[in-house]
Amino acid sequence: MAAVAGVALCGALAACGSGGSASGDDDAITMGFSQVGAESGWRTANTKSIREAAKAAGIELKFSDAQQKQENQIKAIRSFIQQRVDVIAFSPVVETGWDNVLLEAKRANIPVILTDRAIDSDDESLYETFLGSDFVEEGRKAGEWLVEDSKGEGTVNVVELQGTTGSAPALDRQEGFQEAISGSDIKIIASQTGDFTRSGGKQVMEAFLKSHSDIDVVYAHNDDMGLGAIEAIEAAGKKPGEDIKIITVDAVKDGMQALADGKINFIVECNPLLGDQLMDLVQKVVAGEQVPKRVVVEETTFTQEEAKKVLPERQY
Ligand code: GYE
Repeated sequence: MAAVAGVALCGALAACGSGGSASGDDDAITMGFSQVGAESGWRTANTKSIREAAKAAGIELKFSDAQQKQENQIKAIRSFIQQRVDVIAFSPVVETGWDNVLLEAKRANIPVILTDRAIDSDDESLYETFLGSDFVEEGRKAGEWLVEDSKGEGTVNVVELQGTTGSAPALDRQEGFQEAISGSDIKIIASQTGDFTRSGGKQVMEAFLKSHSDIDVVYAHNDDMGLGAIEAIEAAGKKPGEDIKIITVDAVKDGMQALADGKINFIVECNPLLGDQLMDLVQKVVAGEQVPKRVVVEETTFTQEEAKKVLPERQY
């Protein structure tokens, strides 16, 4: 009940920013952050960026790792509400099922910022802003590269290693890719989730290799699953990058190394270094300033030659 009384006291958002803070230092902003998990190289880089940026901005960070489970994220958000943090940021593991808990945050006057992944809700008032990549565009870039690369080759059989079922990047990267290859001779012959992990990618690829003898291309929704697929392809006595081409998304160091080594053929970048931009939005939102509803992260793509050039300077 103490939490409810505290919320009633702090009233308007701007006043909550400092007066309602659960932090030891009364002026510091306290942010509750619910991270998806530690499933990939991308996620590791993203977590590091958020921790470092919070520290640099003097924001007190309450960090919670959901281990890829929505129920854990919901629990973490409820706990942040009880602790009366100034702002809640989170990267929703899946798109749907957030309305109730976000309504609770809204009623407690705690602003919510989405980062990395989006939610699917009709009620846009449940969050202040969404900072993250355009995943449909990423899928499109992957598909467009393949259309170009396979011109004149006849039918091209693709197996797809999907990200976490129901997550924004899995749904959108599939959509963008399909859009780009529609009308071409490229066919998706099998598609299954590898949950964005290396072991998941390896397992699914092993099964695909057993059930399909005619795989030309792997489209993996992230580097980690692509790296797992490389292991499975090599174990089956085939050459990744040559016998079977591989396209991935992310461009983390291990992925870029495999691209430079010729085992991956093309990577679409997805930038995990969102920390500084996130802290900037946090400060503005807590101060009651207007922020854009959507902040898109700028990204590029890499061929094997380009990977060789940028690899020495790659931070993550
Ligand atoms: O591509 C993948 C991670 O949500 C953009 O999640 C992120 C994705 C990223 O597990 O590697």
